[in-house]
Amino acid sequence: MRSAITICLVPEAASGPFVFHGDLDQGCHQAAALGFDGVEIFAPGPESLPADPVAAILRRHGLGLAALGSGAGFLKHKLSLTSADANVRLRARQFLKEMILAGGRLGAPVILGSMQGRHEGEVTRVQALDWLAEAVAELADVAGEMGQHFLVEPLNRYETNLLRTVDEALDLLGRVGRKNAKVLADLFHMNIEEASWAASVAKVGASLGHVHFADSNRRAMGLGHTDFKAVVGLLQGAGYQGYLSAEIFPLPDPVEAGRQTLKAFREATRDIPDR
Ligand code: LER
Ligand code: MN
Repeated sequence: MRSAITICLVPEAASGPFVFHGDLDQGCHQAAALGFDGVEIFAPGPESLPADPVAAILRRHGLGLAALGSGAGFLKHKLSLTSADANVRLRARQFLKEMILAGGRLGAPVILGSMQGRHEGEVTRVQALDWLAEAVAELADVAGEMGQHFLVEPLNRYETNLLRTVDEALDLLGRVGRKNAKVLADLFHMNIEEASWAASVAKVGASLGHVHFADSNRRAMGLGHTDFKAVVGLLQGAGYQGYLSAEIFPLPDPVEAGRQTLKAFREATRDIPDR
Protein backbone atom coordinates (compact mmCIF):
# COMPACT_ATOMS: atom_id res chain seq x y z
CA MET A 1 0.00 0.00 0.00
CA ARG A 2 1.09 3.57 -0.62
CA SER A 3 0.45 6.77 1.31
CA ALA A 4 -1.15 9.89 -0.16
CA ILE A 5 -2.33 13.25 1.10
CA THR A 6 -4.89 15.66 -0.31
CA ILE A 7 -4.25 19.04 -1.93
CA CYS A 8 -7.24 21.30 -2.58
CA LEU A 9 -7.04 23.93 -5.32
CA VAL A 10 -10.66 25.06 -4.93
CA PRO A 11 -11.14 28.23 -2.85
CA GLU A 12 -14.82 27.36 -2.28
CA ALA A 13 -13.65 24.19 -0.48
CA ALA A 14 -11.26 25.99 1.85
CA SER A 15 -13.05 24.53 4.88
CA GLY A 16 -13.33 21.04 3.37
CA PRO A 17 -11.58 17.83 4.43
CA PHE A 18 -8.31 18.47 2.62
CA VAL A 19 -4.87 18.86 4.16
CA PHE A 20 -3.08 21.34 1.93
CA HIS A 21 -4.83 24.22 0.23
CA GLY A 22 -4.13 26.72 -2.47
CA ASP A 23 -1.01 25.91 -4.42
CA LEU A 24 -0.09 22.62 -6.07
CA ASP A 25 3.68 23.09 -6.04
CA GLN A 26 3.68 24.18 -2.40
CA GLY A 27 1.37 21.31 -1.40
CA CYS A 28 3.59 18.81 -3.22
CA HIS A 29 6.66 20.29 -1.57
CA GLN A 30 5.11 19.75 1.87
CA ALA A 31 3.81 16.27 1.00
CA ALA A 32 7.23 15.18 -0.23
CA ALA A 33 9.01 16.73 2.78
CA LEU A 34 6.76 14.71 5.09
CA GLY A 35 7.51 11.52 3.15
CA PHE A 36 4.26 10.75 1.33
CA ASP A 37 4.31 8.51 -1.74
CA GLY A 38 1.66 10.51 -3.58
CA VAL A 39 -0.96 13.23 -3.58
CA GLU A 40 -4.64 13.41 -4.40
CA ILE A 41 -5.80 16.65 -6.03
CA PHE A 42 -9.18 18.31 -5.56
CA ALA A 43 -9.17 20.68 -8.54
CA PRO A 44 -11.66 23.29 -9.80
CA GLY A 45 -11.90 21.46 -13.13
CA PRO A 46 -10.00 19.88 -16.01
CA GLU A 47 -8.66 23.23 -17.22
CA SER A 48 -6.61 23.56 -14.02
CA LEU A 49 -4.84 20.23 -14.65
CA PRO A 50 -2.66 20.75 -17.75
CA ALA A 51 -0.73 17.50 -18.16
CA ASP A 52 2.83 18.69 -18.76
CA PRO A 53 3.16 21.31 -15.99
CA VAL A 54 1.33 19.14 -13.43
CA ALA A 55 3.42 16.07 -14.34
CA ALA A 56 6.57 18.19 -14.04
CA ILE A 57 5.62 19.32 -10.51
CA LEU A 58 4.88 15.75 -9.43
CA ARG A 59 8.14 14.51 -10.94
CA ARG A 60 10.17 17.27 -9.33
CA HIS A 61 8.86 16.25 -5.91
CA GLY A 62 9.04 12.50 -6.59
CA LEU A 63 5.31 12.02 -5.98
CA GLY A 64 2.69 9.81 -7.59
CA LEU A 65 -0.79 11.09 -8.42
CA ALA A 66 -3.17 8.91 -6.41
CA ALA A 67 -6.48 10.27 -7.75
CA LEU A 68 -8.40 13.38 -8.79
CA GLY A 69 -11.52 14.51 -6.94
CA SER A 70 -14.39 15.81 -9.07
CA GLY A 71 -16.52 17.37 -6.32
CA ALA A 72 -15.89 20.89 -7.62
CA GLY A 73 -18.33 20.08 -10.42
CA PHE A 74 -21.00 19.97 -7.73
CA LEU A 75 -19.61 22.60 -5.40
CA LYS A 76 -18.79 25.27 -7.99
CA HIS A 77 -21.14 24.46 -10.87
CA LYS A 78 -24.00 22.60 -9.12
CA LEU A 79 -23.62 19.70 -11.56
CA SER A 80 -25.13 16.34 -10.71
CA LEU A 81 -25.54 13.13 -12.69
CA THR A 82 -29.04 12.74 -11.24
CA SER A 83 -30.44 16.27 -11.55
CA ALA A 84 -34.05 16.58 -12.72
CA ASP A 85 -32.69 18.91 -15.44
CA ALA A 86 -31.42 16.95 -18.46
CA ASN A 87 -29.06 19.77 -19.38
CA VAL A 88 -27.43 19.69 -15.93
CA ARG A 89 -27.02 15.91 -16.20
CA LEU A 90 -25.41 16.31 -19.60
CA ARG A 91 -23.02 19.01 -18.37
CA ALA A 92 -22.18 16.83 -15.36
CA ARG A 93 -21.17 13.96 -17.67
CA GLN A 94 -19.15 16.33 -19.83
CA PHE A 95 -17.33 17.73 -16.79
CA LEU A 96 -16.52 14.23 -15.57
CA LYS A 97 -15.40 13.07 -19.02
CA GLU A 98 -12.96 15.95 -19.27
CA MET A 99 -11.71 15.27 -15.75
CA ILE A 100 -11.17 11.61 -16.70
CA LEU A 101 -9.21 12.64 -19.80
CA ALA A 102 -7.11 15.04 -17.68
CA GLY A 103 -6.56 12.29 -15.09
CA GLY A 104 -5.72 9.75 -17.79
CA ARG A 105 -3.02 12.00 -19.22
CA LEU A 106 -1.54 12.17 -15.71
CA GLY A 107 -1.96 8.44 -15.07
CA ALA A 108 -4.59 8.83 -12.34
CA PRO A 109 -8.20 7.77 -11.79
CA VAL A 110 -11.10 10.17 -11.14
CA ILE A 111 -13.48 9.96 -8.21
CA LEU A 112 -17.26 10.22 -8.48
CA GLY A 113 -18.46 11.35 -5.04
CA SER A 114 -20.76 14.30 -4.60
CA MET A 115 -21.53 14.55 -8.33
CA GLN A 116 -23.69 11.43 -7.92
CA GLY A 117 -26.23 13.92 -6.53
CA ARG A 118 -29.39 12.83 -4.74
CA HIS A 119 -32.94 11.85 -5.54
CA GLU A 120 -35.51 14.44 -4.58
CA GLY A 121 -38.67 16.14 -5.81
CA GLU A 122 -39.93 14.56 -9.00
CA VAL A 123 -36.85 12.31 -9.33
CA THR A 124 -37.45 8.91 -7.74
CA ARG A 125 -34.66 6.76 -6.34
CA VAL A 126 -35.23 4.23 -9.13
CA GLN A 127 -34.93 6.96 -11.77
CA ALA A 128 -31.82 8.48 -10.17
CA LEU A 129 -30.10 5.09 -9.96
CA ASP A 130 -30.95 4.40 -13.62
CA TRP A 131 -29.36 7.69 -14.66
CA LEU A 132 -26.40 7.02 -12.40
CA ALA A 133 -25.82 3.52 -13.78
CA GLU A 134 -26.00 4.77 -17.36
CA ALA A 135 -23.54 7.60 -16.64
CA VAL A 136 -21.12 5.39 -14.71
CA ALA A 137 -21.05 2.89 -17.60
CA GLU A 138 -20.21 5.63 -20.09
CA LEU A 139 -17.64 7.28 -17.82
CA ALA A 140 -15.98 3.96 -16.95
CA ASP A 141 -15.58 3.34 -20.68
CA VAL A 142 -13.87 6.72 -21.11
CA ALA A 143 -11.59 5.85 -18.18
CA GLY A 144 -10.95 2.40 -19.65
CA GLU A 145 -9.76 3.95 -22.91
CA MET A 146 -7.23 5.91 -20.82
CA GLY A 147 -6.20 2.69 -19.02
CA GLN A 148 -7.72 3.93 -15.75
CA HIS A 149 -10.22 2.91 -13.13
CA PHE A 150 -13.28 5.03 -12.45
CA LEU A 151 -13.85 5.35 -8.70
CA VAL A 152 -17.37 5.38 -7.26
CA GLU A 153 -17.59 6.63 -3.69
CA PRO A 154 -20.45 5.94 -1.27
CA LEU A 155 -21.02 8.99 0.97
CA ASN A 156 -22.69 9.31 4.33
CA ARG A 157 -26.40 10.10 4.73
CA TYR A 158 -25.82 13.82 5.23
CA GLU A 159 -24.26 14.12 1.75
CA THR A 160 -26.37 11.83 -0.43
CA ASN A 161 -29.40 9.57 -0.35
CA LEU A 162 -28.15 7.45 -3.30
CA LEU A 163 -24.96 5.44 -2.68
CA ARG A 164 -24.28 5.38 1.05
CA THR A 165 -22.83 1.94 1.63
CA VAL A 166 -20.39 -0.40 -0.03
CA ASP A 167 -23.33 -2.71 -0.73
CA GLU A 168 -25.23 0.01 -2.58
CA ALA A 169 -22.13 0.89 -4.60
CA LEU A 170 -21.53 -2.78 -5.44
CA ASP A 171 -25.16 -3.16 -6.55
CA LEU A 172 -24.74 -0.22 -8.90
CA LEU A 173 -21.41 -1.53 -10.24
CA GLY A 174 -23.05 -4.93 -10.76
CA ARG A 175 -25.65 -3.26 -12.99
CA VAL A 176 -22.98 -1.27 -14.80
CA GLY A 177 -20.85 -4.34 -15.53
CA ARG A 178 -17.56 -2.53 -16.15
CA LYS A 179 -14.51 -4.18 -14.58
CA ASN A 180 -12.63 -0.89 -14.31
CA ALA A 181 -15.40 0.79 -12.29
CA LYS A 182 -14.28 0.39 -8.69
CA VAL A 183 -15.41 1.31 -5.20
CA LEU A 184 -13.72 4.08 -3.23
CA ALA A 185 -13.91 3.24 0.47
CA ASP A 186 -13.84 6.44 2.53
CA LEU A 187 -13.27 5.23 6.07
CA PHE A 188 -14.99 8.32 7.51
CA HIS A 189 -18.23 7.68 5.63
CA MET A 190 -17.96 3.94 6.33
CA ASN A 191 -17.66 4.57 10.05
CA ILE A 192 -21.08 6.24 9.87
CA GLU A 193 -22.88 3.93 7.47
CA GLU A 194 -21.45 0.40 7.55
CA ALA A 195 -22.56 -2.20 10.06
CA SER A 196 -19.23 -4.06 10.09
CA TRP A 197 -15.76 -3.23 8.80
CA ALA A 198 -14.98 -6.91 8.29
CA ALA A 199 -18.14 -7.71 6.35
CA SER A 200 -17.87 -4.61 4.15
CA VAL A 201 -14.19 -5.07 3.33
CA ALA A 202 -14.73 -8.77 2.63
CA LYS A 203 -17.63 -7.96 0.36
CA VAL A 204 -15.88 -5.25 -1.64
CA GLY A 205 -12.83 -7.48 -2.21
CA ALA A 206 -11.22 -6.98 -5.61
CA SER A 207 -13.69 -4.20 -6.48
CA LEU A 208 -11.85 -1.86 -4.14
CA GLY A 209 -10.03 0.82 -6.12
CA HIS A 210 -9.05 3.53 -3.65
CA VAL A 211 -9.23 4.36 0.06
CA HIS A 212 -9.79 7.68 1.86
CA PHE A 213 -7.77 7.20 5.03
CA ALA A 214 -9.65 9.18 7.67
CA ASP A 215 -10.45 8.52 11.30
CA SER A 216 -14.00 8.42 12.73
CA ASN A 217 -14.01 12.21 13.28
CA ARG A 218 -12.41 12.94 9.89
CA ARG A 219 -9.17 13.89 11.53
CA ALA A 220 -5.83 12.19 10.82
CA MET A 221 -5.89 8.46 11.42
CA GLY A 222 -5.08 7.80 15.06
CA LEU A 223 -6.88 10.92 16.31
CA GLY A 224 -10.34 9.31 16.43
CA HIS A 225 -11.62 5.93 17.54
CA THR A 226 -11.15 3.80 14.42
CA ASP A 227 -9.06 0.68 15.03
CA PHE A 228 -6.96 1.52 12.00
CA LYS A 229 -4.52 -1.35 12.37
CA ALA A 230 -7.43 -3.78 12.22
CA VAL A 231 -8.96 -1.98 9.23
CA VAL A 232 -5.68 -1.87 7.30
CA GLY A 233 -5.19 -5.57 8.12
CA LEU A 234 -8.61 -6.28 6.61
CA LEU A 235 -7.73 -4.27 3.50
CA GLN A 236 -4.52 -6.20 3.15
CA GLY A 237 -6.43 -9.45 3.58
CA ALA A 238 -8.69 -8.35 0.73
CA GLY A 239 -5.61 -7.93 -1.47
CA TYR A 240 -5.75 -4.13 -1.62
CA GLN A 241 -2.47 -2.63 -2.83
CA GLY A 242 -3.46 0.92 -3.74
CA TYR A 243 -3.25 4.22 -1.94
CA LEU A 244 -4.42 5.12 1.55
CA SER A 245 -5.15 8.78 0.89
CA ALA A 246 -5.68 11.25 3.72
CA GLU A 247 -8.87 13.15 2.93
CA ILE A 248 -9.07 14.76 6.35
CA PHE A 249 -9.32 18.10 8.11
CA PRO A 250 -5.96 19.84 8.50
CA LEU A 251 -6.05 19.63 12.30
CA PRO A 252 -4.37 20.74 14.44
CA ASP A 253 -2.51 22.08 11.38
CA PRO A 254 -1.68 20.65 7.95
CA VAL A 255 1.84 19.49 8.77
CA GLU A 256 0.81 17.83 12.03
CA ALA A 257 -2.17 16.15 10.30
CA GLY A 258 0.24 14.86 7.66
CA ARG A 259 2.76 13.64 10.24
CA GLN A 260 0.07 11.84 12.22
CA THR A 261 -1.31 10.23 9.07
CA LEU A 262 2.11 8.86 8.14
CA LYS A 263 2.71 7.66 11.68
CA ALA A 264 -0.55 5.69 11.57
CA PHE A 265 0.15 4.51 8.01
CA ARG A 266 3.57 3.19 9.03
CA GLU A 267 2.29 1.53 12.19
CA ALA A 268 -0.53 -0.15 10.32
CA THR A 269 1.54 -1.29 7.35
CA ARG A 270 4.76 -2.21 9.20
CA ASP A 271 4.18 -5.94 8.88
CA ILE A 272 2.92 -5.83 5.32
CA PRO A 273 5.55 -6.93 2.79
CA ASP A 274 6.10 -4.08 0.28
CA ARG A 275 3.24 -2.35 2.10
C1 LER B 1 -16.97 14.04 0.42
O1 LER B 1 -17.40 13.88 1.74
C2 LER B 1 -15.97 13.05 0.08
O2 LER B 1 -15.69 12.13 0.80
C3 LER B 1 -15.31 13.20 -1.23
O3 LER B 1 -14.29 12.27 -1.38
C4 LER B 1 -16.36 13.08 -2.30
O4 LER B 1 -16.02 13.70 -3.46
MN1 MN C 1 -14.00 10.84 0.43
